[in-house]
Amino acid sequence: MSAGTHFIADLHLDNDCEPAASRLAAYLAGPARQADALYVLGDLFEVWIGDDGSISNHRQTLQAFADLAAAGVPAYFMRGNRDFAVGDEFQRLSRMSVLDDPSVIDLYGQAVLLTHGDLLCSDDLPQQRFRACYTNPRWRARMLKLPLWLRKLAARIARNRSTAGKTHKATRMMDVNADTAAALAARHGVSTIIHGHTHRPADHVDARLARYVIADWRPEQAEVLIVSPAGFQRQIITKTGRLLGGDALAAETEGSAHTESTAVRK
Ligand SMILES: [Mn+2]
Repeated sequence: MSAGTHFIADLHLDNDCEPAASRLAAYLAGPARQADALYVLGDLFEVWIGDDGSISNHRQTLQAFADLAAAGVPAYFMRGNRDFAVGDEFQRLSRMSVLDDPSVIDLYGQAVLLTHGDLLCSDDLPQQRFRACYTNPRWRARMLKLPLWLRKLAARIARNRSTAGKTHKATRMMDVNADTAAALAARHGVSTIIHGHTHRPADHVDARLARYVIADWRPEQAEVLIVSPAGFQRQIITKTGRLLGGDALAAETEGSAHTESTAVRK
């Protein structure tokens, strides 16, 4: 039986030394090795100011992905609004293939659209303006020519502004616009979307669209969405990288684990 295809997103890693990076490394060296493929749908990193400035903070993480690829598991990366600046050196070191956002893949005979997810938050106009910049290759190239100190400063300012802005923005405005999601799905001829970004893990399933939102990682918990011919399921990734699924997970997620406290770090 297929071990399934794994999806993670929104780890927001700062560096190799933090607990989430160790948890990820253990997972990549463990259960991920059984996966048919692994997809990282953006915001793996809290910030990526360019390969020249950010690789040094994440060498062990990139190596852990490369080891997974060497073990025969294909790994794919989609840029998020935090790590849109990953480049060729990132790809070479991590051995991950970078996908366009959005991309449609075939999952066990079903066409599924993958996106980081900010694309779907069409009511969040400042985020849409920023997205128009960072998805433009010329804007990215100009940004990457700036000296490192200036890119660091710009990232810090952007992050502070975004945190400040979020306290004022309505929660609903920052979530997915259901019509935008349905229109995107229709345009690509799919009825299933998988994405991250909102930090509101949930299965939104109705007659026209099934939309699976991947959980962000927090210091105390991490999750992987696994798709197999049998369906969609979520499993907890323990601190030692093991997977916990089924009833243990259901009990966990029905509690306070998935309340919407953490809109701050999108
Ligand atoms: Mn994001």
